Amino acid sequence: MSLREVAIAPFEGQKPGTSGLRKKVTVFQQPGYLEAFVQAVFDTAPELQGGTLVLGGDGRFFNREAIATILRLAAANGIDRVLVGQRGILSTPAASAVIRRHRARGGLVLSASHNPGGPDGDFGIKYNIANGGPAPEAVTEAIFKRTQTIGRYRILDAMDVKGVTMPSSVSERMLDQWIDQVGEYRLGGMIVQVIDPVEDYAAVVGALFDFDAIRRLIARPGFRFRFDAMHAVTGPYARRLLVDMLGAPATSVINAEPKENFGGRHPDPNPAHAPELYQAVVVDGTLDFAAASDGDGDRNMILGKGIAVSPSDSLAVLAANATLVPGYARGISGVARSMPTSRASDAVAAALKVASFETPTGWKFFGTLLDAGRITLCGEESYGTSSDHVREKDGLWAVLFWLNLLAAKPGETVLSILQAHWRRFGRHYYSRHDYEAVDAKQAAAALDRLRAALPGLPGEKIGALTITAADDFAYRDPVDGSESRGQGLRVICGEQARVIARLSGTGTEGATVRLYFELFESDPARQNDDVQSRLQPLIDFAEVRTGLREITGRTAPDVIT
Ligand code: G16
Repeated sequence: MSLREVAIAPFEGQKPGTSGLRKKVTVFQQPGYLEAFVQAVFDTAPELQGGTLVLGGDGRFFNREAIATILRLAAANGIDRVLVGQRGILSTPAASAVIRRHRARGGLVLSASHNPGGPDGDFGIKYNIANGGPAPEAVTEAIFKRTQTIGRYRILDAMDVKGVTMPSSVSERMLDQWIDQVGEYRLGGMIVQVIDPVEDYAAVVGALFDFDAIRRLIARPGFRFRFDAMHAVTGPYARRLLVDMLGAPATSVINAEPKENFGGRHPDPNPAHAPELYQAVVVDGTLDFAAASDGDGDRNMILGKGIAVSPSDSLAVLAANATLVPGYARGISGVARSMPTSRASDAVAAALKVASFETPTGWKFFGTLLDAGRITLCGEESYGTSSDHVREKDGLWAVLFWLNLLAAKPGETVLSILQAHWRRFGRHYYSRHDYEAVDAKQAAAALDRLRAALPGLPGEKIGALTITAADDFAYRDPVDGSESRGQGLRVICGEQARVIARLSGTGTEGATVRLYFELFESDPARQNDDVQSRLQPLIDFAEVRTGLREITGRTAPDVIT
């Protein structure tokens, strides 16, 4: 077994996006590609030397291979100990919990989140720092810079585990033998500790909720619920928490076996990608409560009879009712949302007299606020919600929170909770329209057209609404003062409405244009209308002002959520 330095030329485009580096599997399979990026992380984060690193992923295709390679890189870069999830599995929130509980100096999470998996699908890798959260922009920028000049990586040439030395070519077999079993192994001078991927996470969320009350709710005759793990990472977590700890029937957790290609589906929990669940609950009303989570377990979709809960509303409802949950019984310090997320949570924060924050898209922007104790809850329109218990968004946590609310409000349903919320705070009608795999130049041209119009927009009308402000969102972090510009185009009609346009930072094919629409309605008699119809004037405005259809030739969005 020897340590090797391998000379390489930098790869282009190893720039982390909204959430880590995401590319096609075939890009990651290029010789040296993964190695170059991980070496850049190690070069940028010297604190990892002599410390503990957490490693795991969502189980998608290439996960195991990547873990074998990263272990050999870690051993050659002076890392003391790596905590690896058994079978290479760690959901994103679980990785965050493990980093925090074991005081690791950082973690590498292998996932492309909700993007499809398999040999033709996507792969991804993100670096999380010692607080358990995604590396902030300054760190991802430094990693990117390093990838542009990197000339070598360091790797352990052979595997030596349990005293048996194996050539690197059989690394896949070595994983089958060891990563599948909990235990401690030695790799060069480094300890590989294979851990139960669920234990730390279950301990952290288990301490927050009223499990007895949820158990009684689940056992209540007539209460029917289902959790769809979408053949992604959440299956083992949902089984442990919902079935083993809360007594739900095993059949209530569906698609619970993680698969390398997520069963050929798009593991994105929204009505567009989970149509059967949506039909069964929202339309047919055959279940009282249903939820789903994404590839790496950080997103959540909440459904009730007759209602798909908008993620923006979900954050607002959780904030308004937080004190019903033991972990938040003493109240919350503040709420943050990403800029395109509806302002429903702002209304709650104002009523509770706690702080509210508007950050750029990307969970990494919540980290400083959580660390400083300025917020307790945060969330995004992209089906993400969480709290200060970890530093990532957390799908199952949101599901448990909703179950706890239902348990604490006997006789209420998801729909009645929402309707009561709207009556009290007003309703923010909300929708997002995605145009996917658009030619990158055309997408930029559409955004440029709206950007150029921004200065002239204030005073203009959108139907009965008047535009009061229009800008390209810039953010100054109130804790560390760091600045981020160009975070999305905003057209604001006072408190009444907003239209937002931005390019996704998580796609791997061409560009994805996202248009977001929000309309406030305070009149309870008008809070149960069809969402798209109410937003139509805003939708028409965005399509005309970006020239999106004309420029791209598209006639409709690919996904509406
Ligand atoms: C990631 C980020 C989120 C972001 C979402 C969509 O989620 O963590 O903060 O809202 O992508 O980003 P974009 O609009 O740039 O595509 P995930 O679940 O994909 O890791």
